[in-house]
Amino acid sequence: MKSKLLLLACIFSAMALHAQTTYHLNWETGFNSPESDLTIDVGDTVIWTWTDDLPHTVENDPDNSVEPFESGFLTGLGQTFMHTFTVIGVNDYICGVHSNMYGTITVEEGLGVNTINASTFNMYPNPTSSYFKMAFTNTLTQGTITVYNLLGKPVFNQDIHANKTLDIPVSAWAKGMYLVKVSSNADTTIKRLVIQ
Ligand SMILES: [Cu+2]
Repeated sequence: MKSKLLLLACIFSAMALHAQTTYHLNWETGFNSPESDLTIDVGDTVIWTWTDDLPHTVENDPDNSVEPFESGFLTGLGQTFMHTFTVIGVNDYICGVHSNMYGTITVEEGLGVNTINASTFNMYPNPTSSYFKMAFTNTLTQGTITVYNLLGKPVFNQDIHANKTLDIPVSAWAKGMYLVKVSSNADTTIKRLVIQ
C-alpha cells in the first residue's frame, strides 16, 4: 500500500508540470445537456466544433456564468470556437440562434492531474456513467492499462495492443475520479476519468 501511495504521489507531482487538457465538444442543432456539459480544471481548454451546416454561436449566459466567452456567429461544418477557462465556477452557455442548444462548463480547482502524452490514447466519453472507450494510436505497440481510484488502489488492469479499441464497463464502479494509466514500451500516460 505504501508503495502504491508513493507511486500516486509521484504521478501527482509529475502531472502538476503538465496541467492542461483540451476537451472537444460537438455543436449542432438540438445539442444540449448532458452531452454539452463538462467538468474541467482551471487552465483547461474547450473546443466546440460545428457539426451541422447552420449558423450558431457559443456564448456564456451572463446571468449564470463566472467568465465571459463569445464565438460570434459562425456557419458551417467544421467551424470551431476555443476558450481556455481561467475562473473557478459554473458557466451556463447557449447558442444565440437556437434555444435547444445549451450546456454547462463547470470549472474546478483540480488536482493538477492531466495528460503527459496525449498522443498515446483517446478516452471517451468522459465524464461517463456506463462505460468508456479507449482508442489507442498506432504509436503504441503493446502495453498495460491500469485504472486507479484516488486511494491508489488498482480497480482495473488489462494488456493492450496498438490500433485497438477497448470498451470498459464502469457502471459497477463508485462515482468519482479515477486515474487511467497506460504504460507502453517507452512511456507512461495518465488521464483523469470521472464516473458520474
Ligand atoms: Cu445554434
